[in-house]
Amino acid sequence: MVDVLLGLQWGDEGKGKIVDVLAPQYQVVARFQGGPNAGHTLEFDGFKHVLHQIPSGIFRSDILNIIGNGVVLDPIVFKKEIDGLAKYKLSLHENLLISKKASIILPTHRLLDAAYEQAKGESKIGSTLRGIGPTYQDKVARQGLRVGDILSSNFRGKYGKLVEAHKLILDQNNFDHASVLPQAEEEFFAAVEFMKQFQLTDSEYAINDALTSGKKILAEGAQGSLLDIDFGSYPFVTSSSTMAAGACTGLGIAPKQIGEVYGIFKAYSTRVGSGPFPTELLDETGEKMRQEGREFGSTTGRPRRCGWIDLPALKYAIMINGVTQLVMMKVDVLNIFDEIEVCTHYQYPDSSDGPGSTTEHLPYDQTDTDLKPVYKTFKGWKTDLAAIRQFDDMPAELAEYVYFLEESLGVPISFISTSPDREAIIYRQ
Ligand code: 2SA
Ligand code: MG
Repeated sequence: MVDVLLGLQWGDEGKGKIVDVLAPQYQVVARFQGGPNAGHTLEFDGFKHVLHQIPSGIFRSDILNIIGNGVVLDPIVFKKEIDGLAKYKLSLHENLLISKKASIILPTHRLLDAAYEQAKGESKIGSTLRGIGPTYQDKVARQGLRVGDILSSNFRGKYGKLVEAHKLILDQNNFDHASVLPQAEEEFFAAVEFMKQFQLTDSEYAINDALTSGKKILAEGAQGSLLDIDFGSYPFVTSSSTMAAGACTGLGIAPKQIGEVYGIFKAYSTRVGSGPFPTELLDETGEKMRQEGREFGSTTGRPRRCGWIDLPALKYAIMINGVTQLVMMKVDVLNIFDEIEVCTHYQYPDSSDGPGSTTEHLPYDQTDTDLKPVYKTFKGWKTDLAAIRQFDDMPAELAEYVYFLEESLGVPISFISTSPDREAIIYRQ
């Protein structure tokens, strides 16, 4: 079976840690979408390591890691990541497969990302500027370059043709490329050569062969369900299918192969980049959350917007993904609060006809309405959780919070993480 692990909010739920914890149960870990816009942080043995494109199973010597066809891969970032892993002495040539059908991010894709954002002015998406959107755009426009193309004798020709088209767009947007492109291209072609020493394959065969021989596979999502290209808060989304179904198209596996779907969420909410965020706290409480949770992007270092947990949004994510088990992260960040709020539904503004109606559904255009979150208040537990490993040892207030979430969401919370460390997990299965 293929189990899928994904974020239920706007990314940064702590997926990297949970993949790393679950990894020993699997023989294969695969990335199916996204690219260097992801930042999966792993902390162990006093090390902290952030992975961007390489699957989180890479630190385990007996796991095959696959970068699937649904991924957009930046060779320059890839080379840096591999160089950064050198000190761990991993068997990267044996343990890493890259799909020939994965798309390649060119230096001009990064420039286009910046040019499009600049052109949007106030309404910018808050992209990570890693070239994600423009690369997926070229994929869908059937003119992109794929990993398999780097093995072709005509790679430079194909590259040149696409880059000419990109330069025209950059020129139209008055976006300088002449001063940066030559150096970036030099780095790009060196990185492309570097990539050739790795196993570039039709990885859908590898993954289906693994399934046939009874191996267990974990598909590792990046970003979050509320950033999904179809179901996220469009247009403030990323350009890939971040949901469970994306694992099928992004790896080449049949829907019937999907087993467990692990939905990861934080005990509160964060978002980086623009877009609606109904429970956002723009006050001191939000700032406390940001500091306590160290909520700064692991890829770009941007401060993350913070707010209370949003049950309508979580329920939506659980629905579209078919989540079978929940994983709650970073409850310890809430240790400091006297009271904890949970958004249970939204309320439309009052009108002359009377008080606004309530809804548990996400509206089509969340930017268009001034839906107010309605909160239920819980008493804070004000207890350090670092040493707690059993659910029964939890403060009663936290247990109450957990039971309420489980009942509202209709899915069991199997794991609760109480600090970034690998060991700090309460298992409830
Ligand atoms: P993009 O770059 O085109 O995918 O950006 C589109 C929107 O998706 C958001 N996005 C993310 N949100 C949270 N975490 C992400 N990854 C990094 C991390 C973020 C970072 O894991 O920490 O370091 O800043 C991620 N990637 C994309 C993005 O903010 C836009 O709203
Ligand atoms: Mg992240």
